[in-house]
Formats: sequence, structure tokens, C-alpha cells
Amino acid sequence: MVTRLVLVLGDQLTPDVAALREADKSADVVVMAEVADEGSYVPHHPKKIALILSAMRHFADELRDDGWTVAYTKLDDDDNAGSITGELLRRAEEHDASEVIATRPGEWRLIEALEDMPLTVHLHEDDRFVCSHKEFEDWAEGRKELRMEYFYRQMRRKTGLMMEGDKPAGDKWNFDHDNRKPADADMLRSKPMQFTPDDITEDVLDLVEKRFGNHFGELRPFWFAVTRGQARRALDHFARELLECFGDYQDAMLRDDKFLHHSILSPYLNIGLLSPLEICERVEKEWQDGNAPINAAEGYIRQVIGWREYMRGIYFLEGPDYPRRNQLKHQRALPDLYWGGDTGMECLKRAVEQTRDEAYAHHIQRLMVTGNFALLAGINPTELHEWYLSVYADAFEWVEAPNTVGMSQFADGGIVGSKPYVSSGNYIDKMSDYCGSCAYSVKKKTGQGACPFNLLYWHFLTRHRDRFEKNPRMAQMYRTWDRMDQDKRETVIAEAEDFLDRLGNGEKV
Ligand code: FAD
Ligand code: DLZ
Ligand code: SF4
Repeated sequence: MVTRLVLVLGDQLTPDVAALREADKSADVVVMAEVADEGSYVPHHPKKIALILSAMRHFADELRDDGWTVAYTKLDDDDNAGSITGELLRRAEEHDASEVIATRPGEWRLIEALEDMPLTVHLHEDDRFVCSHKEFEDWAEGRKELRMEYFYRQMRRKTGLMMEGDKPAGDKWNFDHDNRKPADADMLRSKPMQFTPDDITEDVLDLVEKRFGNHFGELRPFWFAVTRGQARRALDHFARELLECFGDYQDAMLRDDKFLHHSILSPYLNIGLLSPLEICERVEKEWQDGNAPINAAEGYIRQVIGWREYMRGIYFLEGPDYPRRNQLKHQRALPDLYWGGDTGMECLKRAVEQTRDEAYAHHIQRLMVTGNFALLAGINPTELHEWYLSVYADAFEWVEAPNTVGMSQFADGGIVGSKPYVSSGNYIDKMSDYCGSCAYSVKKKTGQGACPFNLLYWHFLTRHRDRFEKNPRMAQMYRTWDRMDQDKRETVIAEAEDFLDRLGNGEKV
């Protein structure tokens, strides 16, 4: 019988992933490889690398227990070829194989590398998602605007989640207006479930320390789930302890609470330890049983079958150049403060510190703090994209790039968002307790100590006036600007430029 190789990548750790379904357990060899290239094509956070390598090792053991032959390469094996394609070629020679069965990777870079190989590679669609590529293309076809909200309704109808016949539960598709509450620092809430590393994880931690210890980010303490069993426990914990208030405090930020009511399930979901439907069904059940209000359950389900599926659809629809788009022509280099350089801006400092410590920041920190600042300051979106791809444990290009390039930076020219997500310091002040401990004053619009978001907000609007003043959702802001007196406008722009000069010169801001 001819042996074929079955490729399982570090984010394809699902027992019925397409490649394994297509393979023959009695004849084919599963190839899993820890390789330097994947760890360093961007400088991934050490916690992220450790999560992936430990979960890969646990998954390989589960496959062997299930009767598969697994050719597993560890990062420090002497004959490690250093790349996924190099490892496939080495294993092909070893097993006299010329065919590879693979599940389509979540990044154009790897898809192209596999397609260019001198082996016959059968790429099967990754169907661990609610929406297939074909279904997304059909939905997008002929539409002038690809708005997530309409896509989401289709996904609700398709899955039947929170549906009563063909109507949405509670007679509304979206309960977001109930989800904008700031949080109290003294509110009691559970932490996400944390796991003590076992021997396999400890070995991986030592290895990652040795090989990638120079990357930005703290490796220890390491507490992520690394098996499906653990990830299921994390889901259960979230559903029982945190979901109830998820909606209310979804947009809130607190200095001393990194996780609030967020689920921290994206790392597990994105490497295949959990499936989107099992998470959503569990959330729906909590609502049906009266344990979670409708705004929490609907809000959560919308993120998973709405935003997450929509982002994937956009990434594959738009093609390999998408992550490099730069419609606003922003060219400023990513400032050192994103890598932990000192800053007096408390919101940025906290978001970056927790990113360094946990390889995690929640959505509003990514969008309205680090993302908002980058957009206002005109930072090159490709550099920013590489930063987000590096530093978060849940970051894989299919989901990270549309969030960064599209939603956060408007660098796709408005495919994902109908307007740029920009705000002055007001929004951050309303939704967080950062401003009280900041070196700047959020109430000051100009002058010594004025919040940089307040200055840069107007700088952004004026430098992109041609593009945005006719956008009906932004017209009001231009009217406000035009009503300001001339001297004030000149002061704002001069101070914003001074701030940008100092940022560009590498001075502490
Ligand atoms: P929760 O707040 O508990 O949300 C529940 C789930 O909904 C998440 O686990 C996630 O699977 C899904 N979700 C929520 N929002 C989004 C979204 N906008 N896009 C896709 N899925 C979503 N998410 C990633 O999974 N990987 C990324 O690399 C990533 N990069 C981002 C970059 C930027 C600039 C921004 C603004 C957002 C990014 N997101 C990314 C989306 C979102 O911030 C994370 O999914 C979320 O913070 C994960 O934490 P959580 O599991 O606690 O989420
Ligand atoms: C992110 C990552 C890392 C750090 N290391 C590996 C690895 O050693 N082996 C592997 O198979 N996959 C790894 N991955 C995940 C891949 O980068 C991921 O499959 C692609 O980016 C496509 O999403
Ligand atoms: Fe951030 Fe401005 Fe508030 Fe400081 S004052 S924390 S810079 S929003």
C-alpha cells in the first residue's frame, strides 16, 4: 500500500480536521513538526509559541493513542529541517511518499509554500467553520457593501442559534446598545480558568525560553489550556461564572483587571481545541436555562458566528495582498512603546504591559487603545499588523489581518468598516479607569499635559478631510471642528504635530 503524508499544523489540532478525515489510519503517516520558521517569521510571543508546541505534543499523543502513526519533529531534533515544507520533504524521503494530504492553512504564505512543493499536495478546505468560502463568496457577490450585521443574520438563520422560527429571539437581531457599561474596580468576578503546566509543558517552556527567550513577552507564569479536555473546562467555567455579565461589561477596561468578563477562549478556538458551534450552543443553553440574559448570550454568539466568520470570509475573499494594504498611506514607524518602551500614557502602557505578561488584551484594548492610537498617529499598518500577529496568543493571519488592517486601521479603504474607529480621550475615559492615573489630563484639549488622543483626533480628521467629510457618520465631527475658533484649531494642529515629532524622534511621550 502507498504511504501518504498527512500534514497537521499547529492550529489544526482537531481530531476530525479535514486532512485526518481524508486519510487512512492504517496506511498513512501523520506529519507534525515544530519548526523555527513558524516561530520566527514574525517574533511570536513566547507564551503563544509555548501554547502551540505544548498543544501539538499533547495532540500527537492523543492521535497515537487513537491508532495513528505520527512522525513528530521536535524543535531541537538534530535533523529538523526548520520549515514545514522542509519537514514534509524529509518525511517524504523517509517514508518513500510522494503525496501529501493537508487541510488548507489559515495563511496565504503557507498555502503558497505548500502549492509550490515538488510533491502532490491535496489541499482540503478547512471546514471547522460555520461558513464555507463558497457560501461567503455567494453572500458577497453583487453587494455594494459587505456589512457584518447582514452576514451575521444569515449565520443565525443557518445555525438556528437563538432563533424562534425565522425570527430572532427577543425580536431583535442585536442587543448591542445594552452592552456599553463601564465596570467598577471593586466588582467581584472570577478569573479565567488557569492550568498548572504538566511535564510536557514544562519541557516546552524550557525549550521556548532557550530558543525564543529574546522575543517580546513573558513566558512564565504559563497557565493556558493545552488539551481539548482542559479547554472544555475553561469553556464550562466561562459559561457558569462569567457569561452572565459578558454583555454589560464587554467594552469596559480596568487598570487592575486584565480579563473582566471576557472568555479568553480565542486561543483554544483558533488552534482547534474547541469548535465555534460547541461554544455557541453552550452559551445558548445558559440563556435558555435562565442563567444568562439575552444581551450577553446574543452578544457572545454574534462575536463568534458573526465577526469571527466574517473576518475569515474577508481574508480569503480579498486575497494575499490584503494584509499589506495601506489606503490611508500611513508611513510612521511603529514606536518603541508598542514593545514596552516607557510612556506616560497610562492606557497604552497598561494595554502593552498586559500584552507582554499574558499574550492577551481584550477587544476594546486592541481596537480603542493600541489600534486607535496607531491610526490617529498614522502608523504604518503593515508594521502594526506584524505586531498584532506576533504578540497575541490567538493571532493567526486569517483573523488578525482583517481585524487590524480592516476594522482597526481602515487600511482596506472601508471593506470591513463603514468609518474609521477613532476617538478622542473621552471614550477611553468613559469606558476605563486609566485616565485618573495618567501623566496627561483627559479633560485638557490643548496646552501642557493635554491628552494626546484629544490632539491627534483632530489631526487625523483634518489630514483625511477629503476622504471622510462626506461620510454621513463623520459629518457632524467636521461641523464641530469648523465651528471651533481659528486660533484654537491652529493650536491643536501645532501641538499634535509637535507630539508626532517627539514620537518620531523616539522621545518618551
Ligand atoms: P471574548 O470577548 O470573550 O469574545 C468571544 C469570542 O468572540 C472570542 O473568543 C473570538 O473568538 C470572537 N471574537 C470577538 N471579536 C472578534 C473579532 N473582531 N474577530 C474575530 N473573532 C472575534 N481575534 C482573534 O481571534 N485573533 C486575532 O489575531 C485578533 N486580532 C485582533 C486585532 C485587532 C486590532 C482587533 C481590534 C481585534 C482582534 N481580534 C482578534 C478580535 C478580538 O479582539 C479577540 O477575538 C478577542 O479579544 C479574544 O479574546 P476573548 O476570547 O476573551 O474574547
Ligand atoms: C504559530 C505557529 C508556531 C509558532 N509554530 C508552529 C510550529 O512549530 N509548527 C506548526 O505546524 N505550526 C506552528 N504555528 C502555526 C502556523 O504558523 C499556522 O498553522 C499558520 O500560520 C497558518 O495559520
Ligand atoms: Fe489615555 Fe489620554 Fe486617558 Fe492618558 S488621559 S489614559 S493618554 S486617554
